[in-house]
Amino acid sequence: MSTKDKMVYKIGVVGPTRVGKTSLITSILKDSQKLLAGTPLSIRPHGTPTEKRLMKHADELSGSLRAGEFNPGTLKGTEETFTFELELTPGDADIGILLELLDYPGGWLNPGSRPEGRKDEWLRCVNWLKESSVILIPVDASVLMEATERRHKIAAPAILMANQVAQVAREWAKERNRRYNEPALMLICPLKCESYFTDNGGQRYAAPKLLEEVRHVYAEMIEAVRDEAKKVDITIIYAPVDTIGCVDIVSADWKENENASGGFEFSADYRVRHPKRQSVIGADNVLVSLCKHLVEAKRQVETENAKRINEEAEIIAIDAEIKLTEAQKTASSARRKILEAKLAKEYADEYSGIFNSIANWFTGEGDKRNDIARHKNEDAIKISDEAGKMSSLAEHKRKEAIKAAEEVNFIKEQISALNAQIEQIAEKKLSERVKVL
Ligand SMILES: Nc1nc2c(ncn2[C@@H]2O[C@H](COP(=O)(O)OP(=O)(O)OP(=O)(O)O)[C@@H](O)[C@H]2O)c(=O)[nH]1
Ligand SMILES: [Mg+2]
Repeated sequence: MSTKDKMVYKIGVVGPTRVGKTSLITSILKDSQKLLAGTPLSIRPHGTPTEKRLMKHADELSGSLRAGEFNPGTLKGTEETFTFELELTPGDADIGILLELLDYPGGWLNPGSRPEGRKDEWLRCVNWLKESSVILIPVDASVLMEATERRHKIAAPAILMANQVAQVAREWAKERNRRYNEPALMLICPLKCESYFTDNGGQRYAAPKLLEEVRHVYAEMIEAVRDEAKKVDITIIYAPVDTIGCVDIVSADWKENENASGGFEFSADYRVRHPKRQSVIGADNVLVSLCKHLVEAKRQVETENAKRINEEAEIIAIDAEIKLTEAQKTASSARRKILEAKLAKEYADEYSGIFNSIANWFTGEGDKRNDIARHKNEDAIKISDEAGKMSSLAEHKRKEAIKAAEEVNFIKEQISALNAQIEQIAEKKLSERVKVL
């Protein structure tokens, strides 16, 4: 792969319907420039479909918030798979990274609600998730935090489909173990948490409880991921996100329904807080963690690349040297042959000058000398031609060697640019909300 090619990283999101997958993706991507402020990275949607999708989602939400309403049930869920495409550029380095995020209807995670005709599509999603370098696990914080009765607490993991999520995560980790040279990052993102933090206008501080609940419900998943990927140092980050921010939960409803996962249908009512505008918090933590990881991975790949290209360049340079020596040798032989031919010609001319034509005819010596001179001359022409060809071959090899050396320098510059970017990104602090698990 040429170093100027873009590197593509797949990012997978795993979660049941209504957990907030699309909202999470959108909040990471929509304000990505702003979220990366203070880092040397720039990021932008790649392609019009991604831009359109982001805009549509933002418009739907902001319309209802301005009207002072927020009813989670009225926002439509995802009905088809969609790949969000993003382009990440680390500073002025000429190395682009493409991020592809796959969104799909979360209902497909549940075998019971997966439509018969969509099974193949779901398999494609599963494969995508397995291949993803980064996996995002959105978690509905309200289900965990509003479960006050014991039976609600028992039902919560099933409502979140924690087992199915863990199963997908396990398969992802197995694949990571097979591709142990690639980066592996898992981001667990509680969503709908505005009501449990005080940094976004909320009144109630319940951050430690949320962390504890997530650790508890996803303990098996975390353990499975570590067990399955022993060869890989998987980073697991806990990063709560408010994708709406300006709402507060006023009541939670646990309606019994034997057909629902966990035996309950959970819903919540919200009031909209002033200034009735979306206030995303925490998406920068997700994006920065993600970028840090991918730029670091890119650096690893480039360093490996540079090593290989350097070795290739050395071989080319040695070849050029050999060709040059060969050409020099041939040129010396040619010079020698030219001198010999010149000398033979002089002998022949001299002979014909001294003796007259009769003596010449009688001995045949003059003809002999002329023949020798002619042969030597032909030889000299041949070897001169050869010397010419060899020297242009040597010149060609020399140019190849220069080009290879330039490419090596180019990669080295890119790597040092990446190193500088990585140092700068590392300075960007993640917020208090974030924990490394
Ligand atoms: N209060 C609050 N609601 C949120 C937050 N994030 C998402 N929601 C709401 O949760 C509901 C579901 O969000 P989606 O992003 O559509 O969920 P999804 O996982 O993509 O759902 P499917 O497309 O059905 O799989 C929507 O009404 C969102 O507005 C959040 O941070 N806070
Ligand atoms: Mg969706």
